[in-house]
Amino acid sequence: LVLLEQLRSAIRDGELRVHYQPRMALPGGGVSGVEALVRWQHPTRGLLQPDSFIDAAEESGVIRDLGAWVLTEAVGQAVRWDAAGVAPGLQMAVNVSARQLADTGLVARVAGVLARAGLPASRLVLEITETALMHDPESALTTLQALRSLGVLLAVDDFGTGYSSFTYLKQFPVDELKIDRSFVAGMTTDAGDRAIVASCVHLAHAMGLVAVAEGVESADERDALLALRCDQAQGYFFSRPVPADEVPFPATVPA
Ligand code: G
Ligand code: G
Ligand code: MN
Ligand code: NA
Repeated sequence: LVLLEQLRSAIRDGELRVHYQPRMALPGGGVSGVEALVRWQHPTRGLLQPDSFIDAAEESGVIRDLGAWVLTEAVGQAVRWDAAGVAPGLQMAVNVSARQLADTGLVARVAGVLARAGLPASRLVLEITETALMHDPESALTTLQALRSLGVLLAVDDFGTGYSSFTYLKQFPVDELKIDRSFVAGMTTDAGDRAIVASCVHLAHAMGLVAVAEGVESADERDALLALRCDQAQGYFFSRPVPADEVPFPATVPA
């Protein structure tokens, strides 16, 4: 409860930060986008990772203001990077929780943030976990369609760990599957994990979606993903999530 009160004032007082983790094009290796990940620069406890406050924010509803702040900050950063010319066409990916997805104001807020910043909707990717989508799939479908009408891209996050049925996957107007890092972590040593990753890539492509691998930590994993024709990859091998001015543009990452 103390934490929640502090979080409310942290949003007001500017204690939140956004770190960015690049996602790389495979092959080619350029930064095709970044994922925005929130942190809290706590006055006494240091830099807090979202695991320590996102659940509380979600349960209390504070996620609404937190999410609005992150969206505004991330979209603003994309515009600043455009102005600096560092990565033309860069995709900005922002996480949306179950509660945010259920918020009737979400679509208008996304539209408003994009319009005020002057960022084309097609430069924004909203990442929604399978679990959040399946919480109330009928209303999720309506919201996804409205977001899609704005021109925003949609990604299914942590794909493979939730309970989405193919019936819904087929209906949801999504653009990307982000293959969960638990499968990527095992793919060079475990035949089952490798088969799962391969299936996810094939499924994505058969449905006309972009396949993104999360949690890539080694050159071997990167090479295995290349062999499977996975489109994009993200993970510590390329870069940890870092402050905006430390994102490795354009090609200072391992080749
Ligand atoms: O770097 P990592 O510890 O950053 O993030 C942990 C979890 O917190 C991830 O599941 C991620 O999706 C979630 N998360 C990070 N930033 C945000 C955010 O801005 N909004 C929401 N809803 N979730 C976030
Ligand atoms: O939104 P999502 O749940 O996918 O959040 C991404 C999470 O994964 C963040 O906590 C981020 O810090 C973490 N992450 C990103 N790359 C790696 C990686 O290569 N290995 C591991 N273990 N975690 C990662
Ligand atoms: Mn994500
Ligand atoms: Na994920």
